[in-house]
Amino acid sequence: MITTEQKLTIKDLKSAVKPIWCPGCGDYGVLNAVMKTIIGLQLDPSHVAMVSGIGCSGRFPAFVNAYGFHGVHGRALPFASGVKLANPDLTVFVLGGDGDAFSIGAGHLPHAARRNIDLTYIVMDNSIYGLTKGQPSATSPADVLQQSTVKYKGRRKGMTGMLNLAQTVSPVNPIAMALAYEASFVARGFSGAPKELHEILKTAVLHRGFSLVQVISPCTTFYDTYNYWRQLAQPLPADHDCTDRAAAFRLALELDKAYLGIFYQVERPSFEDQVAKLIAQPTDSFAPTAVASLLNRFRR
Ligand SMILES: Cc1ncc(C[n+]2csc(CCOP(=O)(O)OP(=O)(O)O)c2C)c(N)n1
Ligand code: SF4
Repeated sequence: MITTEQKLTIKDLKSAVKPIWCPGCGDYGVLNAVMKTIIGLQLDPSHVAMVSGIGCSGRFPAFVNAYGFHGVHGRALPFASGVKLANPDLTVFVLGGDGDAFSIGAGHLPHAARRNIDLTYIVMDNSIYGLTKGQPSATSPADVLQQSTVKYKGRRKGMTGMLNLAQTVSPVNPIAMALAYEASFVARGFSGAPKELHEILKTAVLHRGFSLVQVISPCTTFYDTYNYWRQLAQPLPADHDCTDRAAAFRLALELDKAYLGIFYQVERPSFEDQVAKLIAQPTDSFAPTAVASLLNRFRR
């Protein structure tokens, strides 16, 4: 625990486990930005939790001196929701890759968003499955590089070949998806633009409700898109009103530009605030004891 007299530094936040990402991996930039955010806001690490799924990005909690949980592929959001509901005083970061968030775990996103659970969900989007060596993901563009092609060997004789399903399938649009699900905070950052990323994360953490931050975080080993994104990346128009959901949609659908910044932010009651209110003032259709005993399982 950090006392009020002590100032939190990067040394306090770095765990004994050194990151083992490949040289140049975008995830290093995200780790730095998250640490800078915790330091900038002087969050007490004993009141911070990092929850991840599986993937290169899923290693994240191991590198930070805070509560951490490295769960199963695609299931970070439900676990993090339990953590936040049972421990509302914790600042909860959820970390994942595009596969974790928009492929196998995509079914959890609408529900975390509509409940408005106060989580900061950082999706390190490299448009590829990094950990399993380069298969296309839900955000891989249709003309994804040949190097992401999966070598396919079927069980039956003669069933061999190359599969590149992404060549025929359109990618999902994470910003438009989060807007459709009514996430109360939707933003895009880029690991190649660290100052801007830090600003976005600071606002996302301070936002009371569900924040989806898509961070373009290239995979230098299997799909190095740094130059591509550097050409497309630009700030959102200065006159964008981030409470205007329709305007946010229009900007999200401009696919020839990669806008960075906060597309959308509105205030609405968080799920945990509503649950706390129900526990304090139960109604006939609500069993506070059962809910309290369920939440106890997640308490630290
Ligand atoms: C249920 C399940 N299915 C498949 C896998 C294999 N698997 C591990 S990581 C991964 C994809 C990782 O890609 P992504 O989430 O984009 O993260 P990255 O490694 O790129 O950071 C897959 C398919 C698994 N661990 N569990
Ligand atoms: S394989 Fe790609 S995503 Fe994974 S650590 Fe290496 S560069 Fe990063």
